[in-house]
Amino acid sequence: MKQAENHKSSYFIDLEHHFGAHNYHPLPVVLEKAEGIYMWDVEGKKYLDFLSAYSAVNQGHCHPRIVKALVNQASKLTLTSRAFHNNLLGEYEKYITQYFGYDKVLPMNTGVEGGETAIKLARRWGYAVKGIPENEAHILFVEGNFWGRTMAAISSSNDPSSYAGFGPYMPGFSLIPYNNLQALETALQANQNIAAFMFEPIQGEAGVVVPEDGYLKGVRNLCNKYNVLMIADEVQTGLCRTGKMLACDHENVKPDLLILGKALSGAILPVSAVLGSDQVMLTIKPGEHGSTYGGNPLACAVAMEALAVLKDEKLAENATEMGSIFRARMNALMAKSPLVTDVRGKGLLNAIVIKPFANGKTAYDVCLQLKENGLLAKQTHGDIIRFAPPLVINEAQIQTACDIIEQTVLSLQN
Ligand code: IF1
Repeated sequence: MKQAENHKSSYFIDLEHHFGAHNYHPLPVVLEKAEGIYMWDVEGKKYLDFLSAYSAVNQGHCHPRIVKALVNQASKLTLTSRAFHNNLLGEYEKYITQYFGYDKVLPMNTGVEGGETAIKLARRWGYAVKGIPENEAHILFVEGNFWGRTMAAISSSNDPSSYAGFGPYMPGFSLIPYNNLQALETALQANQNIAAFMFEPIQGEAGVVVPEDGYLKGVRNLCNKYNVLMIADEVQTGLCRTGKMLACDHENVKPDLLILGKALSGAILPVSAVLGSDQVMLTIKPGEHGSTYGGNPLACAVAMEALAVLKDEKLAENATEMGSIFRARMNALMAKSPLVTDVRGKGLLNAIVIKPFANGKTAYDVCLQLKENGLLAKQTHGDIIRFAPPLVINEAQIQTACDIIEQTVLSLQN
């Protein structure tokens, strides 16, 4: 019987290998069920989810209220396209713009489409409002950024694993160091045709890089001073992940364009959004941008419930409390283990940096062993392990997770 069960995982992994593109290298685990902070593989083994699909599962897996909203709407009306109106889109647009305090929203599907939309809005605003000469609009990004896999996204990347081998690249983009206000001001002074500065308030893929206090406020002030749109990519940091509704809220800063995705649907289906003022949002005229599924009624129903759950269940407050406990435990581990060289993060977006073990083992090996010990996490950039559980996690569960992480790291270093 055991042999037959083992076959189930390898069977699915083999299917993916044979029939799917090899554009990922997943951990060798095959999941088939999830609820709250837990996932189960096809052999019935239970795991603590400490990746949350890269911060898409903030409300917990298969949240009953959000699933109910999906099921109720799915049997009524799922897609009209924007060729016609429907009875959900306007309600959703009113709800989300009042929820975040913006005039208008442009609904899309994936996070990267949100980024693409924000760039198009910024360029259009640059020409129509700022008066930048046609085709001269420039957008500033930061080193270490990650906002998706499209040609524009990789054209603004300095990570060869994102851009190498996909040239030629989109013009009109340049990068400056992250967390460096002097570099930003120098760049803004040097080019009158800059339409926007797009960045993550905490860099996710770069390895949970938290800028110094005052950086967000400084960016806001410089964007005001040089008449440049501040675009905050909160696809990963938004929606309570860092202990506030938005990471920008830590410094009470309001970006000109706010990009949301991932947990906007409570991990039920792809939903993204760009929010902004009338002055920016109305520079795109009918028929100049959109998407078949953008703002579909199913997404609207799901997103409204997903947003309501964040507030009703006080997930930002919980992320703050649980995150403090987590970082305290990881700092205690760092004091005990020479292999843990840094602990960083905010709320429940955290990471530890693991020095390569004397025995040659790396952060990937730690993730493999964590999996064996019942916790799923993924390394990034070789030596960094990101820990991002669903925000519904409670104190007993976070302590259990820390016990597993501590025991795994200490056992591997011996
Ligand atoms: C993959 C990384 C994370 C994002 C931010 C926009 C997007 C993302 C800050 C685009 C997406 C995902 C993409 C996914 C894995 C994951 C990821 F490892 F790739 F870099 F989170 F850090 N802005 N991040 O983090 O959103 O189009 O994917 O909906 O490509 O493997 P998307």
